[in-house]
Amino acid sequence: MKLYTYWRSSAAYRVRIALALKGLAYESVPKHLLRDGGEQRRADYLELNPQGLVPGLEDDGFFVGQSLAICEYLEETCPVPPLLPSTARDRATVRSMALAIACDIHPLNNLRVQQYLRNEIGQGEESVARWTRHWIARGFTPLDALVARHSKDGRYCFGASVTLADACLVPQMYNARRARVDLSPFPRLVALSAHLEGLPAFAAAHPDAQPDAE
Ligand SMILES: N[C@@H](CCC(=O)N[C@@H](CS)C(=O)NCC(=O)O)C(=O)O
Repeated sequence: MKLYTYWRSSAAYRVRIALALKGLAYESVPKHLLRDGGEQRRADYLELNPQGLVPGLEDDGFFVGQSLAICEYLEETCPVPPLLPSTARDRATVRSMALAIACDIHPLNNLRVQQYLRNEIGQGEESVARWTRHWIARGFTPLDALVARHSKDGRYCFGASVTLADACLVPQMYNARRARVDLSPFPRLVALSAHLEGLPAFAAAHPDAQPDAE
């Protein structure tokens, strides 16, 4: 398998966590998101992924984009260890937490959104930073409430083992720290993330551990 990735991409980070948890070997194909206008926007990559985003996964001639679609593909093709719980209701809950991050927090702060704010709407660095911090904090407030409701002992977002929700939370916490979000209102998320980051699969997936890390 090949993973089109960028060390700092939090969407790719989710997939790297899933691959590491499942013990799946893959070739890392870095796409530098900033160099020369962004390697993800070059014609050869757009041929594979018309969205021009990372991550993308190639498996024996099959290509799929979108981190959660990739994680679900890995879950179905390699079900052990599972990233989703065994009942429909629990799976729905875990997916709702993962989607709260992937659909309602992350897209607002993406590179192309920030570039649009800066270059097309004329916002300065401080405004863009405020925007980023605002949307992460707005998203973390309900997420924290969901973790309080569904985590068994404060070590995982849901129940007492790793799920897809954890694979989404840790990269989003990485982004939050990069954006200097005030995390003091979210001690539960901070503690949970610290625990997860210590697990070998999460450590292997960390941006600084990637071959293209700068
Ligand atoms: N919803 C997508 C988001 C993918 C995405 O936005 N990736 C970012 C990096 S985290 C990207 O490729 N950005 C490039 C750009 O904005 O041009 C997913 O979950 O895979």
